[in-house]
Amino acid sequence: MATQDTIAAVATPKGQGGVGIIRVSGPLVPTLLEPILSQTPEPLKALVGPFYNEERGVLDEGIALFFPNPHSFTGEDVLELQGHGSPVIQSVILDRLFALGVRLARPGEFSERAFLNGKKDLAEVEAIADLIAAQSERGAAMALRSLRGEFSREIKSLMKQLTQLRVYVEAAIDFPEEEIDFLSDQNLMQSFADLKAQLEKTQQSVAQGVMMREGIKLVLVGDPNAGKSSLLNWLTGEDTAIVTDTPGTTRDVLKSDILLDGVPIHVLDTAGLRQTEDLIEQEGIRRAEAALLEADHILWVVDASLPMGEGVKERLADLNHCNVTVVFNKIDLTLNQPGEGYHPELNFPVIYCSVKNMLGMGMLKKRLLSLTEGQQGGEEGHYMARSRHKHALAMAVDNLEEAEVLLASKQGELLAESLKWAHRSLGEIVGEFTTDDLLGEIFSSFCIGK
Ligand SMILES: Nc1nc2c(ncn2[C@@H]2O[C@H](COP(=O)(O)OP(=O)(O)O)[C@@H](O)[C@H]2O)c(=O)[nH]1
Ligand SMILES: [Mg+2]
Repeated sequence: MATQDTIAAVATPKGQGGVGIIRVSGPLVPTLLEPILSQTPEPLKALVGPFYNEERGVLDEGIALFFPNPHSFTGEDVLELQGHGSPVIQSVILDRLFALGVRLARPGEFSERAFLNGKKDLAEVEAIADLIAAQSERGAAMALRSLRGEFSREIKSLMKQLTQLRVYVEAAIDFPEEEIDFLSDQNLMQSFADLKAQLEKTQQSVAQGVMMREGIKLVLVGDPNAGKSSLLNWLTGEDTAIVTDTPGTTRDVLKSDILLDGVPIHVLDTAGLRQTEDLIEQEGIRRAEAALLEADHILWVVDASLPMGEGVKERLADLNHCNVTVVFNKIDLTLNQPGEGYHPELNFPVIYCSVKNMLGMGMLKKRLLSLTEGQQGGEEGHYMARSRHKHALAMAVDNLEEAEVLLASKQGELLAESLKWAHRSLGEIVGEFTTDDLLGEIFSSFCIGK
């Protein structure tokens, strides 16, 4: 590792507080101890006392902690100065450090060094940021599992299995006369199948983890006047959208972010779908159709007091039923009871409710919550993940599927190549294969001091 700058930053939140912590990391740290503390603290032991300026005047008083490398967060020599939480004092102490050759840390630079020095892998340092940003206990617990390496261990175990496969296939290529036999081995086929099954399982957990972090896109669609905007307002708890009895009121896509049990839900209210001559409304409908394509889940709102249009049944039949709930609204105008069930004809889960009269809304909320819990139910063993991880896994699955075809056609060289790519894709998740661009993108989204 090349000699590094020594960096410093305030690690506690901006503003005033009881305590303010300045973290310093890098090779200069041992040379700072005497000038600032007038003594060398014992490693990992709290030293209580003054922090001095150049003339031995006292800048602040507090606790100093010295973590000699490699036993620190970054793996470098680290000094923590826990002084008073005053922005003025923090800036004076930072200036003192700068005069001694230290520079201000870039965003995420401490975490980046922890990664580069092998203290944490990439998925683990990403989890630090996710833990700090978590919006709920459930989210925090999931991020903590990733931070503690649960996700990374799963990825690394997949990589290990892939390595074994690669070794086997490479060996087969080295003995061309026996290659065909090698590649027809039943055990090899079984290993492929096992690996694929595990990759798919990991994909599910990751999808769940990404949802927890990034939320789901919930799109409200249906006929004009069915109650979509009323539903949006109920979800946001505010008058987010204009509600009137004039069909065609909502013309643009309205977006609102809510938290449901700590899971971010991005709700999109759309223009009702109908034939219209109005150019603005036509554009609104075009946008509604576009929103549909991006939805993680669709609430198709129907006015229960009116006969369902034929067009609606056809549209519904085109949609993937895992991702749709049909909401029969306005049951106050019908003989329906509030309730939920499965519509045998439509082939969809349905909910009977009235947004205006607050009938059956608890069931609707439960339905939405169940979407955020995923197929595996509960959250035991779930970890936080990012879209980046999801994409890398999907790449690995593609590569492996390609490899399966090549195995079937006994194309040893190409097979080895596909397996190598699958391995690389997984390696990107934990940071075994990265580019500077990727690292820059990840760490620049951190705050200074992390
Ligand atoms: N009776 C009744 N009227 C409702 C209900 N929900 C919404 N409405 C009314 O239906 C009309 C259209 O509602 P709106 O939310 O604008 O529908 P959108 O066009 O689908 O967005 C408004 O006058 C609402 O007050 C309901 O549960 N029962
Ligand atoms: Mg509307």
